[in-house]
Amino acid sequence: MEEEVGQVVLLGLWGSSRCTRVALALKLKGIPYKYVEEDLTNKSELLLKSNPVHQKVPVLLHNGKAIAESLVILEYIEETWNHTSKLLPHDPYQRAKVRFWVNYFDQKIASASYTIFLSKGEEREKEIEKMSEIIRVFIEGVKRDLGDNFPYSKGKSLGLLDIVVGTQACNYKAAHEALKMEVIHSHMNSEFLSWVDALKEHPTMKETLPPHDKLVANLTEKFGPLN
Ligand SMILES: N[C@@H](CCC(=O)N[C@@H](CS)C(=O)NCC(=O)O)C(=O)O
Repeated sequence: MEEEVGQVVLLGLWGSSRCTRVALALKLKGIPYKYVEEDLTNKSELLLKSNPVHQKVPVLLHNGKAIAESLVILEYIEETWNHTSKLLPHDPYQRAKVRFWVNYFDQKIASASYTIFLSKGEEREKEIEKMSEIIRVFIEGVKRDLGDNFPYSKGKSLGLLDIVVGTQACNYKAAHEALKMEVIHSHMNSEFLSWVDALKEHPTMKETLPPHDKLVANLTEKFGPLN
């Protein structure tokens, strides 16, 4: 297999959803790879050389060629290993719609959740309300645009949007535990949470997500109520 796929190395960070999404895509495609954990307080020469512009993980090295930015890497994986399970639909218009919502998720939901982590008290509650509205718009749009492909249900293969949503949002219970509050309200975003809970049961998703307790400890240390 290595002869067919070449040498694949992922430079990553265990708790980063950007890195987990790449690991998950590789596993779904059945691509063997070597994983190298980076220490962001002491970045390796290889990381600095491979991603000189942003100096961030993830970076994928394919036969020594470096690819940076998680969404770019996912597209590269899809184009390079296109004989195995597809991450994007066949129809170009449907592909455009998936990409639109993947970008919305990254730009709006991922950054809203980061703002929640960084805020405190009443401000944190306001940010949670804002994210709830962003998620509502997301779900309405995904249902309208992706129809049949939404929501994910048991037994279906995971697509690009499932990968991006799942690797970040499947950790929501760890965030609730660490912050000691509901970051995503079950009464306001129930459809989103049902989607996420179904994704969490996918066997490859399950084995790729970071360990719950380790994540709770990490988030508590960085963003918990005492910080
Ligand atoms: N847009 C980038 C974001 C990657 C990113 O933010 N990586 C973080 C870890 S989650 C990082 O490497 N941070 C190191 C730094 O900022 O110096 C992507 O999607 O790949």
